[in-house]
Amino acid sequence: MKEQLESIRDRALQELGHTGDLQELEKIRVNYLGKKGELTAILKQMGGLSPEERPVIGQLANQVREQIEEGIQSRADTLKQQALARQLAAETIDVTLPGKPCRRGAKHPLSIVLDEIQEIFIGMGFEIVQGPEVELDYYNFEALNLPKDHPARDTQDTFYISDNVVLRTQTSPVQIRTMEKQKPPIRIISPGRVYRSDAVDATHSPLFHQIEGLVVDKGITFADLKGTLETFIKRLYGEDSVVRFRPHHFPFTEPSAEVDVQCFNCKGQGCRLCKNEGWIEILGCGMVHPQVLRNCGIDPEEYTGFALGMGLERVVMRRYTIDDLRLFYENDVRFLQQF
Ligand code: 2NL
Repeated sequence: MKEQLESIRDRALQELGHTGDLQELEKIRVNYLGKKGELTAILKQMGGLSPEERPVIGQLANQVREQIEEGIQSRADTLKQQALARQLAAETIDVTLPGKPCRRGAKHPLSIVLDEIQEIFIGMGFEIVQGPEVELDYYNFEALNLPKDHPARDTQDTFYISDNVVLRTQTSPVQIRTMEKQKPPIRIISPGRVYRSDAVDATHSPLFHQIEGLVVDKGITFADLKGTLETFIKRLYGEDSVVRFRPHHFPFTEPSAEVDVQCFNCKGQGCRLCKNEGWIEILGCGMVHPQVLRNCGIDPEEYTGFALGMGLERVVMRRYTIDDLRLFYENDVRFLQQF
């Protein structure tokens, strides 16, 4: 019996040395120490031993059980440690690796220049007003002296949502709405998206941006218009800018003018930038037509006003020598990060 016990111990310990996982280990425990295990089977035979042999064998059996249990425990500890070490190795984070580059956003060139223009007008006491891009025909055209048969209303230019609803083609409707609800003095600019049904190319886009300005008060004259716009252009293009007013026609202003700044590249001599004109057109403007004031419930005998409108894209393209309008809307970060 002594030999049997020692053999059980030796075999158990040897097998333990080869176990690779905890399930195998449990099988060994059951095989040797379980109810139907080898050691238990031996102990059941102890009844047949002499009184002298029984305590000796009993002690040995207990010793063997303890040794096997210890063996299992220590093997289990080793396996758990190995598993942990493997997991830690697999999950190692190298904190010294360089981080993934995270590209930062950049302010859009249209926003850079728009903010600058807004600051100039805010500095002259103007407020910024916004309004709907989907607009009633009345606010976009009718109230601005553009009757139903006017060529500027041609369906070629205007996106019609329905018979009397359009995508605004200018931001003037914002100003019409302001005059309707606010008593003069009014001093506002209305920047925003406008829409024209144009095919996309380097100089045309169905969506672009406009900034309009409006001043209405008692005693506003063309001199106020000239002073305000000269100040604006000098702040935008530099104090040494040369400005000229050229007679023009708009249905919603009378008199009307277009404003040019002398080409800062050739000083009026004519070059590629100004297409040999010597002058660069910046905006359109004029004294608000009396009928437009009347349409908004403002008495043109009591109040007068001036208005102006300019395209933002053109100003920005000149500022940064950008030659293709499409770059503004593609949002390629390589383009956007240059400003
Ligand atoms: C341009 C320049 C302009 C206006 C816009 C305007 C707005 C109201 C009343 C009168 Cl509410 N005028 N806006 C005036 C002159 C020029 O834009 O080239 N437009 C086609």
